Amino acid sequence: MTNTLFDALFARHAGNDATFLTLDDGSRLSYANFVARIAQLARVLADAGVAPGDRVVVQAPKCVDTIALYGATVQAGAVYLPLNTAYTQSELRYFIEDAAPSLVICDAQDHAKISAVCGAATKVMTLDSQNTGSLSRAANGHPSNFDTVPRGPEDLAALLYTSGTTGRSKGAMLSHKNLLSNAESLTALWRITDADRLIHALPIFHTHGLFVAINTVLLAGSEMRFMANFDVDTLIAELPKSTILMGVPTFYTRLLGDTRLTREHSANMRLFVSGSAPLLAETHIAFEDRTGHRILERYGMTETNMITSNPYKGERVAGTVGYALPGTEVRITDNGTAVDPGQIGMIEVRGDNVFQGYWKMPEKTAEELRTDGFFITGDLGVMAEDGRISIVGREKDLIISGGYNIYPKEIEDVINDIEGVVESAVFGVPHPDFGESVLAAVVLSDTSLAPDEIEELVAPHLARFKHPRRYLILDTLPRNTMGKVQKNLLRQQYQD
Ligand code: MLC
Ligand code: AMP
Repeated sequence: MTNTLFDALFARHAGNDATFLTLDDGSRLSYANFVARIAQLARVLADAGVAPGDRVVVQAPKCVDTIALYGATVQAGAVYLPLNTAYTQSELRYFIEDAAPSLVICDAQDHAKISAVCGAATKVMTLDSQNTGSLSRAANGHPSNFDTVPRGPEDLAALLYTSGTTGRSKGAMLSHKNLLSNAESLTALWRITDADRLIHALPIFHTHGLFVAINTVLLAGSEMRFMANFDVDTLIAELPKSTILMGVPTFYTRLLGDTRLTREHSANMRLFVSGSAPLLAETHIAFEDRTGHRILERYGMTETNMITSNPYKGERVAGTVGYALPGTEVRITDNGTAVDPGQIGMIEVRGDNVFQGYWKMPEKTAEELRTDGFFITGDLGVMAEDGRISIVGREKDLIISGGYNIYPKEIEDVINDIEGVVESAVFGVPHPDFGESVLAAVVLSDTSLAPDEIEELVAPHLARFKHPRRYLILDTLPRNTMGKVQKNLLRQQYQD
């Protein structure tokens, strides 16, 4: 029986005694034991009634059982749906209602909060980093083999929610083929092998930490230093023993802020990858000056996995995201028609990496996926004569803070619902650590409403990283003659 993703990433490691990962406490897990743990967890999923195609929602700490659960979900033929651990109950309610999972796995401390938003058809189990949750306990008693559920390339493997410009999150449906084809391209392009040791310091609920990092490690049989949280001291300590780091630009600016980062100290490393947000050319240059390494910048999206990459061998040019990955087509368009090299336009992408559409949103899918298969990214770019791509802006109203996407509309909707608020405009301003940071301009009918009261009313609705860092009380919002709020003026005025 074949299961496209499971066979390629997990099953091949049965009996492989090489180290898969090392944890913060120094303990190691072999590939063979990882695959055995996956089978135990897959049995728990089957016992819980998870059927092929069912969604398994996971909002759990970054630990071994959480990634093993990814493997177990794939082995059981179900669909893995990871959620940011920062989401509040009201955000979770939406995802759980929309995805209608048969099983939700959460941190033991969140059990009551999550159970309250799950209907009778959804079972809740717990998982924590001490392996004492109900899911881990149930798995401990099971044999370490499981009859893999057959799944083909077109079947869904994962559902990842991505916020939308309309304020409603959309579930991006990713098939076995989408994930595997991208992992294969990246592993080959970046020459990842079983001689590599990757420092994993990203969260595992997004494409970057989950698929770009973990799927390539699994495919190549590399070792992973699995950090529970991002921490500069640990990162610095691991550099001499490792070969690859994948991070968001904030990782690199924070590393540069530490004098222990030197050429000698990073001599064992062979590849620093950056993505999820623009890497400033000055960071790229400063990093090369300090370490002798040119950061390899790549570009991707939840809906498409990775789209472009700077070359492994060849020029890695600061401020560019390189070339379309093998098997992936990129075009720059004006209203769907390709423009000439050098002209700015919409970045569109087609290939095995491009998702299957938005979960239960056929009209949204039709708006963003053209009938010829090209996906409209919402990012504006330029392609040089030789195919090298630079991102020059975004058509979508989006703020990227420390690699997390924040859609202003979602925050404006929450602020506008507060009694005494007439309207608001949420926008991003440059931030030295996070790249961009969130501000809110608010117009009040009740002028006694203070910024900290607004924050208090916003807090229960939005994950902390989305909260505006300041509320600016204005008499009116700047508008153009069409009546559209001019966020560019707000950005200019408040950038300092
Ligand atoms: C944390 N905080 C943030 C934040 N991260 N605020 C704004 N933006 C962020 N990115 C806030 C917390 O809410 C908290 O606020 C305070 O900072 C400390 O939290 P922390 O968890 O200790 O922060 P830290 O560990 O320093 O986290 C920073 C970070 C993290 C950069 C390590 O944000 C991170 O791991 N980012 C990576 C995101 C990522 O994986 N993106 C990939 C998306 S996939 P307070 O006020 O309570 O103290 C994608 C596709 C692609 O985009 O191409 O890859
Ligand atoms: P997400 O929806 O979280 O998957 O984020 C995808 C978005 O992140 C893209 O549409 C881009 O706007 C942005 N992004 C990813 N990588 C890069 C990069 N290297 N440079 C600039 N923006 C990037």
